[in-house]
Amino acid sequence: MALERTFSIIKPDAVAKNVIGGIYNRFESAGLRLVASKMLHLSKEQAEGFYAEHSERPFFAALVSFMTSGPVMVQVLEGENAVLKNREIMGATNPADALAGTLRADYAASIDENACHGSDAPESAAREIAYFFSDEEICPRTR
Ligand code: IDP
Repeated sequence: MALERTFSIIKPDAVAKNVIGGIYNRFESAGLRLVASKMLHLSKEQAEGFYAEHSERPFFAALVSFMTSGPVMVQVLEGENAVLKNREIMGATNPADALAGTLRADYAASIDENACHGSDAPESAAREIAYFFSDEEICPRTR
């Protein structure tokens, strides 16, 4: 299978819990490689733009407020079947439904503050990667 890339965010709640390293360890243990990574404090405009598809949903204002409440880590993960693999590592959107051992089961308190984001398809991954990273910021593994 060809290498695939996906986009991931460690959300403000998980950064505040000081579990960035623990989450990166889950990615690496599953065979995903970080090829780009940075810490950001999202502006309201950045968060609204990123979640534009949810702009009509009742939780949109709360989601933007949460996503701008503290710094996040944004990263590009590369590996076989990276999009699906990352979604499996994350678990269900609502941590109450997330399987044991997933990031959201272990680190998320509620559907409003659910620890992580991961692209849901290769097409959204490409769009989301380009939203946060220039081509020069992505470092393919050469060894
Ligand atoms: P995903 O993050 O698992 O892909 P989406 O349905 O794309 O889930 O929703 C994006 C984000 O919006 C979720 O991670 C969560 O933070 C928030 N969200 C989704 N549904 C609800 C809800 O019903 N109440 C509050 N927040 C929600």
